[in-house]
Amino acid sequence: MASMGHQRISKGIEMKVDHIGIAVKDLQDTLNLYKKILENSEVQTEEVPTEKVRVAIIPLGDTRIELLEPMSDESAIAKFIKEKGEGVHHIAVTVEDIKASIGKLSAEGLRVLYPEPRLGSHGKMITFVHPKSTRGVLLELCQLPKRES
Ligand code: CMX
Repeated sequence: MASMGHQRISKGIEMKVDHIGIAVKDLQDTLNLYKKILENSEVQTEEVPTEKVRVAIIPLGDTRIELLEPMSDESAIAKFIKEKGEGVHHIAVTVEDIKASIGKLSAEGLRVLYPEPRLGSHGKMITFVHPKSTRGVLLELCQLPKRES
């Protein structure tokens, strides 16, 4: 039988899953479905023009599900849906200092998408680590606005 073990991979601050991003074709239609599954009415919708997406944020315990609908054909979400269909698009984790994280991960040779953080949903500053650097998972790093952190 294989033995189990523990490894400490970080000794810094606690990181959390901020949200799980799901690419969808039709936000309202998907929202109606997810409201039935999650029985949650506290949904917020928002447009994020910098990312060319419309998002619906569904709180789920300490984290959120973020439904992402492309606002145009040039949106990365539109390309994703065209190539892979609807589904889980990214996992977002919180970081204390996004500029420091970008510097650190870039120095480690990871492919960070935006060298300067951009404005994401909910006033968060965001960047992404390319799925080719993370064994196939698009990872979003986000720094919460001061009032929320
Ligand atoms: N997850 C896993 N793999 C993905 C992926 C994803 N979400 N998107 C693309 N890929 C894969 C592709 O399948 C492809 O793999 P193969 O080469 O093996 O076929 C490879 O990555 C390259 O794909 P691509 O479409 O050419 O992608 P780019 O190199 O141009 O990378 C990407 C761009 C994926 C990082 C970008 O398009 C993207 O998704 N950016 C994030 C945009 C976003 O989510 N914005 C919303 C933010 C809202 C918020 O939270 O505030």
